[in-house]
Amino acid sequence: MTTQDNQSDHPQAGTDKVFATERLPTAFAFDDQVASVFDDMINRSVPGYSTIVSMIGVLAERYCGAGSRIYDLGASLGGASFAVAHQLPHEDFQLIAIDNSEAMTSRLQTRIAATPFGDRIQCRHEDLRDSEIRDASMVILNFTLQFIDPAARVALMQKIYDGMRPGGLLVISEKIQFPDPQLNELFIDLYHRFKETQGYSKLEIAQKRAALENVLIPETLAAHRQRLTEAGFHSFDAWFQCFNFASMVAFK
Ligand code: GEK
Repeated sequence: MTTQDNQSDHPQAGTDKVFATERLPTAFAFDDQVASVFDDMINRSVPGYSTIVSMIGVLAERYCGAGSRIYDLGASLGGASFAVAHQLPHEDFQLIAIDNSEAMTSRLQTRIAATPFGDRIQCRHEDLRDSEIRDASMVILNFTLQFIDPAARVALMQKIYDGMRPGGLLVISEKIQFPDPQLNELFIDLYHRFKETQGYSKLEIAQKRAALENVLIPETLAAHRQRLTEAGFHSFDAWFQCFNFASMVAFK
């Protein structure tokens, strides 16, 4: 596994202090302030992030032979893209990394240029709802679908299914909800305690939670399963879960 190598490609930019001081409530956005500390923010905010990302590379190694096309939708600074590129044992792939935040894609372009993957990773600044998906061996939505308007999720997953090769692999990582209210409360509470262990203050945790309200909309695993099954995917399940975070696979 190559997480260490990946990180040496692009040293961390800064420490996440976005919500450290009291501020007026505003909706969370992937702007310049967030992009400039994003590596630190996501590593300290998503339990298991580095494991999920490096195992996405391992999944790619298993399912993406020579001639593969891979999409990383909501790629941010390319965490999953670089894990895949590093892990594949061959150079015969095209990886399309898409994000609609200019703050993210401009930094991602710079990172790609500093790696040997310039001819294989293509960064596109576009809304993934408008992106063409074609002939995909693997599609990755690593903590991205949760930011898409729920009303647009059915059409998006259908477009992805239609744009995949038979046998293709879909990986979706998300914050999730639980139908059991007691478990829901427990996992959210454990998650907040986890954030404290990562050095976030109660103020930071509360302000970020408020900023994400109505921006990050989690669903249950059952809702994901149903939508993916209706789109035509099979063999759906979660391969990773920690508190209210999960990563799922499904196949065309
Ligand atoms: C990683 N996958 O490090 N079109 C394109 N991009 C979008 C859209 C959209 N409609 N909506 C949101 N995004 C990454 C982490 S972060 C997850 C993904 C998080 C983008 C948004 O700009 C951001 O970069 C990304 O989705 C979500 O493996 O911060 O929790």
